[in-house]
Amino acid sequence: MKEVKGQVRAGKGSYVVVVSRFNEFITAKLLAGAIDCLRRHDAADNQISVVWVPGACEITIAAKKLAKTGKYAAVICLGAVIRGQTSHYDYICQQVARGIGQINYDTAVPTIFGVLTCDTLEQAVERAGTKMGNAGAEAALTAMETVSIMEQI
Ligand code: INI
Repeated sequence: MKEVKGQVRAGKGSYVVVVSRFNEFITAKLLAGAIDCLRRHDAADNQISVVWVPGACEITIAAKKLAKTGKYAAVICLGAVIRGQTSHYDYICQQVARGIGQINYDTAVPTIFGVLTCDTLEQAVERAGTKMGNAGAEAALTAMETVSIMEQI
């Protein structure tokens, strides 16, 4: 039997984090969690790049261009969409989730969905380094594991 399991370490590849400025109070914490996690898994600073975009809607265009360069083992997408009083939230969530999925299919470069989609600011705070962990760090772990899987299959 051949069984493939991903290893969770940075390896030799480079990682780019695309992070949105909207709700920066939250997204800066996600970014810090992702960078800390990559470093703890032996990524050197020259293996990590960060690209800031205005909002979650702009994550996919940057992520796609970065994935297509072929320079990165994975693209880690971080953002925070928080429900307001209109349906804006639903459109943004749909667009970013579909867009990131499409980049994975189109490029086969692991492009990780680390975008919080929350009903309340409190839910976002809980996932940005408080009682529910840090979704940025989780996205970084997923990136490293997926890169390792892609190297083996
Ligand atoms: N962008 C976010 O990243 N999070 C949000 O919660 C958000 N809300 O609620 O409006 C948001 N809007 C901006 C959007 O991503 C685009 O930047 C904007 O629509 C211009 O394209």
